[in-house]
Amino acid sequence: MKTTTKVIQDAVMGAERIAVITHIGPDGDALGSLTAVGLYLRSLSKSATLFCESSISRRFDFLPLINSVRQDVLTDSEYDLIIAVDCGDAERMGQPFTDIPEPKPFIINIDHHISNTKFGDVNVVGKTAVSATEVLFEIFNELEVTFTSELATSLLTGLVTDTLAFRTVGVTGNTLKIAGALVDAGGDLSVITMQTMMLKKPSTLPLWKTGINKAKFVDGVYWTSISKKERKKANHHALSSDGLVNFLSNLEDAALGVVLVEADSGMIHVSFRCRPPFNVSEIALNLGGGGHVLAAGCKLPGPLVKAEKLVVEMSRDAVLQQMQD
Ligand SMILES: [Mn+2]
Repeated sequence: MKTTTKVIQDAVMGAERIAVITHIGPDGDALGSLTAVGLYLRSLSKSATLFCESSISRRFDFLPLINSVRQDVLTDSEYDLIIAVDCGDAERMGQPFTDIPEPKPFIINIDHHISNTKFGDVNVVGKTAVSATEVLFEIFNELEVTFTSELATSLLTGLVTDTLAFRTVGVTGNTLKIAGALVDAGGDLSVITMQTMMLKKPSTLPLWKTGINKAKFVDGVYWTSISKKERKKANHHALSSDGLVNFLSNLEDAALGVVLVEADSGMIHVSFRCRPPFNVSEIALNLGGGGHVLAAGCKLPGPLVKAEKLVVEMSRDAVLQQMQD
C-alpha cells in the first residue's frame, strides 16, 4: 500500500465526524467523487456529511446520496477530518470550508488538477489521472473496497464527464480498463452519458444565441461574453457557458476559445478551452486561476469590458508565443 493511502486509511479510521467537500459549480467529476467518498465512508459506518456550496442540477439525480448533499455547515457542528475532492485549491471548496471553524481539522486533498496547490495535510494529486474519480478508484483498489453498482456509477460519472465521454487527449488504455471494470461492476454508462453529456437546459438556447451573436475572432482566438443582464434574460443562473466555450474552441481555425460570464456579484468568470498543441493552463494561472492544459478558468473583477480586453490580449499573446514554441 502506498504511504499516502495508509495515511488516508488511518485518518478515516481515527475520525468521528467527517466533512467531504467538493468544488463550487460542481461538474460530474466533482459530484461523482463526492458521492463515491460518501458511499465509502458509509460502508465503514462513519458519520460523513457531503458538502457543495452550489445548488446541484436535477440531471445528477441518478447519483447515489446526491439528495443528502448540503450547501452550508451548521454552526454548532464539529468535524475532525475534511476530505476535499476535485479541488485545485482550498478556495474552490467555498463556504462549507470557510464555515468550519479554525483551527481546521486534518485535510485530505484528493485531486487531479496539475495546478493543485497541495493545500492538504495529505495530498493525492494524480498528475495523469483523467478525473478525481480515477484517483479514488486507485485508492479504493488499494484499500480493497468492494465496488458496488452505486459506487461504480459515482466513479464512472467522473471518468465520463471529465473526458467528454472518453474523447480527450488524456484518455489511455488504462482509462478504458478502469471504465470497463466499473461498467462490469454495474456502473450505468448509458444513463450517465445521457444525463451528463447530452441533455441541455432550455436556457442553453437563448444563452448560446446571445453568445454566438457576440462572438469575435482575432489571431486564432474565438471569444464571447455574457453580461449579467443577458444571462438573466436567457434565464440562465449558472456561471458556465453550457458548452459554448467547447463549441468555439472546436471551430477549425480556432487556437483557443474563451467565454466570459458576469456573475451576480459583478465578478467575471472566464473559461478557456483549446486543442493540442495549445495550452490554456498558463494563461489561467497568470490570471490567478488554474485548471488543465486544454481546459482552464479564472475569475476577474469587472467591469466585463475591462476583463474582456485583458483576457483577449493575454490569449492572443499566448497563441502567438505558443505558435513560435
Ligand atoms: Mn475533475
